[in-house]
Amino acid sequence: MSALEAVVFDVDGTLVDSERDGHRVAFNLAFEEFGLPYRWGVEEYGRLLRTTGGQRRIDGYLADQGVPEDERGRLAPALHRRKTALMSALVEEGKVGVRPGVKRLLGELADAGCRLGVATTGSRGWVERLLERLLPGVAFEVVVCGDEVDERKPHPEAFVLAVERLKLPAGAVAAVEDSAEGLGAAAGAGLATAVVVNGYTADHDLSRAGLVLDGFGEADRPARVLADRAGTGCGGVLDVATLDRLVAAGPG
Ligand code: XBP
Ligand code: MG
Repeated sequence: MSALEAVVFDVDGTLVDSERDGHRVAFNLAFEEFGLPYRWGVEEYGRLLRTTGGQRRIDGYLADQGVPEDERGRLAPALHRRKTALMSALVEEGKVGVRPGVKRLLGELADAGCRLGVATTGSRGWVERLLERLLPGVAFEVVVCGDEVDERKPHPEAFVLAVERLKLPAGAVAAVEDSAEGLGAAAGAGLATAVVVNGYTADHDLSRAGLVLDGFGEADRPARVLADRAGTGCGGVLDVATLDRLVAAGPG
């Protein structure tokens, strides 16, 4: 009998390649519009990503630039509001793409009757637009966004909330993530977790993950299996059977 009843996906870096050519560009456009000299380079942004949540990321960066706290308190929310609108526009312009293999996996999960959810640190202002535009017809039953939790990843709150809303025990739910922060959040919520790394996260400490791949994989183009601590036997294609074995092996 199948142990897997639902899969909760991260968005940024997991379902979509959104950071380098989406969020990073939107942050820089917002800085420019506000007449600020800051521009985040491709490599530098990888370090900045370790602070989850765009507003927190801006605030931490401004603090490092010596911007006083009262000014940051005014500037960071205003910059982030504008960044959210700019990100939505970039999504509309097709600047953000779905990662290869994601549509295949979502289709297979739906066909298998597996329920789907999202737990992201990103803001609802662009998340819903992105899901509607890039993954139309995919029935995500729950979508937990960063602005409705008190604590951002790696705190487990977003995943705990997603599992609560699905009304399932954590042991019946798998998480798919791309980063150490996301893995920490999902594992902290008691979910068996597959990590599909990308260019920004390949060097993260993912030792708590049951399965680590460098892509979702296709039958004719399997991904590299970087770790299979759960013993799923995955051959490089993240599919329903693999996620079922991952959940059966237990959390981590
Ligand atoms: C994603 C984030 C987000 C995005 C920007 O983390 O940390 O902050 O970078 O989106 P995860 P917002 O993939 O672990 O959820 O500006 O809307 O926060
Ligand atoms: Mg992510």
